Amino acid sequence: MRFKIISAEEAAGFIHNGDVIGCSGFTAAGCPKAVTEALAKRAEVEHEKGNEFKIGLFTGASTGDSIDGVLARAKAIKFRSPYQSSPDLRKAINEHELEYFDLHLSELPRLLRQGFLPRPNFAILEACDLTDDGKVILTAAVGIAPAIADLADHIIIELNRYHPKALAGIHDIYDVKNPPQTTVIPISRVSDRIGKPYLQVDPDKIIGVVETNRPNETGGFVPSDEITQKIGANVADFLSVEMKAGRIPQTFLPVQSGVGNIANAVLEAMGSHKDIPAFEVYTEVIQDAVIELMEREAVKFASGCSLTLSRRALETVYSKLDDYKKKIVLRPQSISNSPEIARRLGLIAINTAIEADILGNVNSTHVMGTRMMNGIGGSGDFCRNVELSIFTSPSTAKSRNISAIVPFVSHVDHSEHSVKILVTEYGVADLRGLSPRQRAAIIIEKCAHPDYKGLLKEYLDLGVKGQTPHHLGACYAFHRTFQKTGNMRDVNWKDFQ
Ligand code: 0RQ
Repeated sequence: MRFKIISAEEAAGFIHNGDVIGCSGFTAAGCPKAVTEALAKRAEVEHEKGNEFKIGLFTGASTGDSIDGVLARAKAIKFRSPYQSSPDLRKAINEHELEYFDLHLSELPRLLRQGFLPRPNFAILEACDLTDDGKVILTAAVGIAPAIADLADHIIIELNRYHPKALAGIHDIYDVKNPPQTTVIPISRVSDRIGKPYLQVDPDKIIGVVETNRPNETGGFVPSDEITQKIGANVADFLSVEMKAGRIPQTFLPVQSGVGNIANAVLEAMGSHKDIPAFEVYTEVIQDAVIELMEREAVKFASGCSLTLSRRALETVYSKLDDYKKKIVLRPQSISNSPEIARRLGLIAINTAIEADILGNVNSTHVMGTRMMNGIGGSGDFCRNVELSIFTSPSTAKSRNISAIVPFVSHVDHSEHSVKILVTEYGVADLRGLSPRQRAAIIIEKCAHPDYKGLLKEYLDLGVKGQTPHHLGACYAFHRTFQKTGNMRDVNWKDFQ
């Protein structure tokens, strides 16, 4: 190979205080690990010497602990975008140790290329293969790799032997140009391939190759429980009724599904439903349930940005890679999350809310309106643009002391104009075509936990007037009561009138 093999420490040594790093990967799949761990150690050494050492950090989405976790604990991050799910980084964000810019994932490559965000001067890419002329075969995700490889002055490759070279062919790398050069992205079917199976980088930018042999840091998923199974069954039953009514075609529509245990349970329920035919998936995160359903031929094809799989599910894919390469394509997030394609394909999008209000607004990101959980991720890329936007949530959180259905959300990520269907373990509220007062009635009736139904109805009886049943004095009564007593059920409307 024409490139120099270097250690992770040597690679980290190239990076200095104030540099801006872009990493490949999307969730913990496809992320570099060794160089960022060495970088965290370097930061700690510099801090011990009394020197400032912080970097800016862009990734596709969240990462494994060896990026966000180690760098947050080393206090080595100055700013971060666009999504994270690391407990240590979350804590640092909420304690104002760094600046966090939460944005729609499809937008990040464009904003970077426009120069609106600080330009990454280093790109760290995890690859399973590399040619002398700079053809990089990425691993289990694509993320923002094309944009950062293009923008960076220097590229470091982590050549990870854990991933087979035979992954070549699973990726579809296509460049979306910024306006005014933008053209139509020519995807009209989930399985269309429009780009190259490799990422072409300028070989002169590659300053070193770090050899590793490490699995993705993706955890397994908690098995579905009674609540997530009920949510899954409610979504699947609703979709089958929509199909019978002719609002979803008999061939079904491609499905986008968010990340986590509820998303896995929903896919599982859809795949097992007797009236839902085998379907296609056009999503960002390909989770375990997709692979399980492919094994049962309940999912025909999956287009995504990452294989966010447990080790067991990834090994299933790798053991039959030739077969899976015919059924899976991995794309950059500007394509997997493209609003244009979401609208054209007529996706059914299923994402998770932290809380929803009786008007249909959804908060996916902030606990009690202030504390960042993960970020908006791709939920907004899809929600606003798909054929049918569904949000799911358990009806309560924290031992039923928090109602997920509140008078008014404490933070708005997805507005009443985009959210079409709300689902909890108690039922489905179809909000299409309803006025705010009608929405309030059906959300309380179908989705609220029985402990909170009466309280929510009492809120509506406080004498609200106008098109939207809103009481400016009492709309945060649930949240304020929880902050005072630790239990939203203690709300006393008289205190808020
Ligand atoms: O807290 O961790 O202390 O137990 O929030 O909640 O129920 O385990 O659900 O893991 O699926 O996460 C919305 C955060 C849900 C996620 C969110 C507490 C609850 C628990 C987690 P603990 P659950 P999940 C695809 C598309 C936004 C981005 C998105 C998310 C913890 O799905 O980040 O959809 N979505 N992107 O107890 C206080 C409430 C609460 C609450 C839950 N109302 N108040 N705490 N919790 N509801 C992904 C990508 O784009 C990459």
